[in-house]
Amino acid sequence: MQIPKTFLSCLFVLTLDMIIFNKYIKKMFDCYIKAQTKCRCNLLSFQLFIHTRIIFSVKVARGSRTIRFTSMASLLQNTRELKTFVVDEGHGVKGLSELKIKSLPELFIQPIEKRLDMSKVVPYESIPVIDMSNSDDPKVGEAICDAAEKWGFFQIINHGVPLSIIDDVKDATHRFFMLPPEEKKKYLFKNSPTKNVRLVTSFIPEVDTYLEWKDYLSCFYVSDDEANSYWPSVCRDQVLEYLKNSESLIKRLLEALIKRLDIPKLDDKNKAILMGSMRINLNYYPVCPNPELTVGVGGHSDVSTLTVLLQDETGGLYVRKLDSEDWVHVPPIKGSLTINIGDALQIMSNGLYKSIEHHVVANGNKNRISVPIFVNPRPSDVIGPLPQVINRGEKALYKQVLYSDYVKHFYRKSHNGKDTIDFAKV
Ligand SMILES: O=C(O)CCC(=O)C(=O)O
Repeated sequence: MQIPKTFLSCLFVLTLDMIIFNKYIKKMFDCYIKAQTKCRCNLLSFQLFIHTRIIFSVKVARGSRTIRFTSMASLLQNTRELKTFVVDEGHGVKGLSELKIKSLPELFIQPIEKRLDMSKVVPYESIPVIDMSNSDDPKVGEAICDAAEKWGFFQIINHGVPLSIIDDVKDATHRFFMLPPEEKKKYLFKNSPTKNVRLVTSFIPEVDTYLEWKDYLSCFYVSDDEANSYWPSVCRDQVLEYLKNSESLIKRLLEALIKRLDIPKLDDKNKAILMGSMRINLNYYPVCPNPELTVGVGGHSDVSTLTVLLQDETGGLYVRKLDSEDWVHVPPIKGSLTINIGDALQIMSNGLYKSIEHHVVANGNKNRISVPIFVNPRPSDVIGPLPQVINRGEKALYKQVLYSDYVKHFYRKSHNGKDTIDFAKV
């Protein structure tokens, strides 16, 4: 799609040249026919001029817009240029995928130990599915706590977030990623007017040696006013609406979980530390030419208190079984949401609830989207095992850490399983 733009601008410049030099060309052509040596020299210098003009016009075109005259082969072979294309120009891996490349560039080929070993996937097991239609029922609360202890991951149905809101946020995610690179580029960290909104490819492209096959828009919620000013207008309203509609679900989940920590209710104080800030990501995993050689998201655990994950019907999320080398697929269930415990709640519950390593594989046939809401403490909170848990006589397994330090530590390195939590271990 982009070459014709360059081609057109070259053609435009050349046509102008042709008009200006019309007489000169005619004269030279006559001379050439007569095979006069001097004129041959003239023709040569004219050719040289045209050549320089082409290079100049391409440079002008490239400078003013994101236009690429480089051949695809050279783009794919030059790692630096490829990284610029996907990371710095708003194309992302989606743009690369749309070039219909036949094989995965080296930049994305993950070391074997970072890929998911499919022979370790156990097809006969699955994470619990909990029906939340009667969430006041103590049995539902027990099921939530059991799942958080044994799996750290579970799916919920009849959770109260309307299907239309879910569908709207999925459509909004597609709409954002369908924007042209020049538009998306505005949300790259280097261009975004706020540090609370950023478009990223891979996890941390500045740090990742091998890039992950994912683009994501990350929005940290501060206020509606801030969102109205800075979040992309093509998806802002639907994302905000989804966040608002998830809040009561998040409270119900936390209310159930804290009961087992001997905290009878979600008051203002514990609400602030458990759900004082929210980040919502829109993830896009485009079709990948060699999905087996890379990852959508490398194995990691979340730094949240808990995460509410909306995935589309594609599938590809895998969860490590507790204390095991086995992995379990999280099959998409229409209208369901997937909940996982994050490191912050593992720390606050002194290890009772488990923040589990998970992984997304790339897909060779379908684009995939997902939308996680990361429910977090506030950056200024100091987190550690909650007093109610320690008062039961448990020995603290984790130190008190400033939450923003913990998050900074997570974002300093590439995904690497569950190693972030070592930062808080006693
Ligand atoms: O896309 C998914 O299913 C999971 C996404 C995820 O783990 C993340 O964004 O951290």
